Amino acid sequence: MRILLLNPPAEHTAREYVDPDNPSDHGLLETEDFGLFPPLGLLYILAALKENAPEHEVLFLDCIAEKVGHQDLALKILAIKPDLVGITSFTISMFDVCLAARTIREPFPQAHICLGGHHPIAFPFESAELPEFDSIIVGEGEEAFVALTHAVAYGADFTGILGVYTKESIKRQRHCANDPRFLTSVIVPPAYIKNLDLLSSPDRSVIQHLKYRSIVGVSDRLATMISSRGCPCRCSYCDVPFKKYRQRSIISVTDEIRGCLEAGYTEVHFYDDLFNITPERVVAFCDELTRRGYRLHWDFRGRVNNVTRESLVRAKAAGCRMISFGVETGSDEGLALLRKNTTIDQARKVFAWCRELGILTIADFMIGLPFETSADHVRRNVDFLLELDPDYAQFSILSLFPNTELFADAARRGLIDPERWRQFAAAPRADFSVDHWEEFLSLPELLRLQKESYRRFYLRPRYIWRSLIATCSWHEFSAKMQGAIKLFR
Ligand code: B12
Ligand code: SF4
Repeated sequence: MRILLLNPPAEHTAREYVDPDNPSDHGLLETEDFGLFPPLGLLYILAALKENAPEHEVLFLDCIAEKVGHQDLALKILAIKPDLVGITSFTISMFDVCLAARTIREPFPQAHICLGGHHPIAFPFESAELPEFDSIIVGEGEEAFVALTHAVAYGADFTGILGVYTKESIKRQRHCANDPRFLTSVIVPPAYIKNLDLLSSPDRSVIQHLKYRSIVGVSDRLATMISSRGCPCRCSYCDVPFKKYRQRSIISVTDEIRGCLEAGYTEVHFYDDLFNITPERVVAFCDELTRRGYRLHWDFRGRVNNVTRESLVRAKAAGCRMISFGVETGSDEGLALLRKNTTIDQARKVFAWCRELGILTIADFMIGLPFETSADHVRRNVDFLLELDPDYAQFSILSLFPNTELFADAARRGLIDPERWRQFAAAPRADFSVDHWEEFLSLPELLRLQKESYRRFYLRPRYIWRSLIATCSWHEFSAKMQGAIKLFR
């Protein structure tokens, strides 16, 4: 069989922020401004197929990185002639995902098209109903997609495979969720990989020619990596806890790094939801990197409550260039309401240590939170971020995503209509936009505050001077300039 793993074009992505008074205004920075990143999930599935179903020919196409639009995709599909297609998805990219599936279906009505990725995880029932797909995979695809491949190749029944569903089979699988974060009372069992160490490393051979990049990276030779999946925390705005937390062994992670270094990558960005689950794990990882003598830049996303100065010292010595911390808001009361389980003092301490040790910091910050009752309240929280003085700050307007406590709260209080999401999930439209908490501040007001916050942070003369001095590569310089031009505009 010819199998195609597809990251579809992104021409009609639903917007996180759309100002109703000015629909062309999508906020200061959009997703594409942050860079271009490999679809890691598909690369994992590609590796699993090559290892466990080598009799099939597997092709990989990242339409976003290859700049393939829907029209070009139609031509490419004619040449590829796929028998089985696996398409990855985000909920906000579903219009494009369905369009791509129809583009494949038209010339190849017999092809089996399977939907995987984040959308069927968030909306299994609606996804299974979509007429574009023959099956969906809820959860992690490495084992389930290989099993589906064997079944499709031999014309066997695939509805018994854990995580694989059709519109009929999903109806037999309803289990009680019994969790207030879910507005529905039923969930379906997802496919999860129990032992992540048994997986082959993502197959990066197919993306060697592509220049993925991050606005905060130093080069265009960056690899993304994941050392754990899921997160044990329970932040009220986040749907990751929905996924089971599992770690890889330090040896397996450092072996993958060896492969990346051999392939010429110089920079690794860890995409774990929570990399520094304990300071001890960070230290063990750094010790192994140091023992092996690997030289690379790496960074991770973490929490301020799991950090010791010693773990930062070891991280710096082992090449850690930058850490992105979820600071979120500027008061302990706010952090408690977000169930963040961190304090602003912890943030102060950790940001000071990083500055002292020369580790760059990104502070992720949110505005438009349920307890921010006025513009001045938002500004006071942003004052805290200015006081922390990280190297980069990202100001997001709280987006309400399904399967989170805040989404359920907003729906129960009548602030949002959850049916909008269900309708979108059942029939994705290009003009859908995400909901925000607009009890006290409207989205246009929040967008103005977001721009004001970015300018307050990035246009400080001291900040501009410091970051120009610290810029160490052409890539970094041009990324900063692009950001600066947007801010000045
Ligand atoms: C890295 C990342 C990004 C990066 C890069 C995205 C990329 N190219 O992969 C950037 C910064 C661009 C990004 C942007 C956004 N992201 Co993001 N991101 C992530 C993050 C942290 C890691 C993704 C990852 O690589 N995971 C590791 C791989 C191995 O896992 P995986 O992708 O889940 O893949 C597995 C399964 O999903 C499945 N699978 C995946 N594809 C396929 C395909 C087939 C055929 C099959 C069978 C299975 C399958 O099998 C894979 C292997 O097990 C996740 C959080 C998370 N923990 O997943 C959020 C996450 C995916 N992002 C999310 C969101 C909402 C966004 C944004 C809207 C902005 C925002 N508010 O965060 C934008 C939108 C992007 C867009 N399309 O325009 C949500 C998605 C929710 C949803 N229902 O769609 C997540 C889950 C975070 C969250 N809980 O809110 N993101
Ligand atoms: S926000 Fe981060 S720490 Fe909190 S639950 Fe989500 S992934 Fe975990």
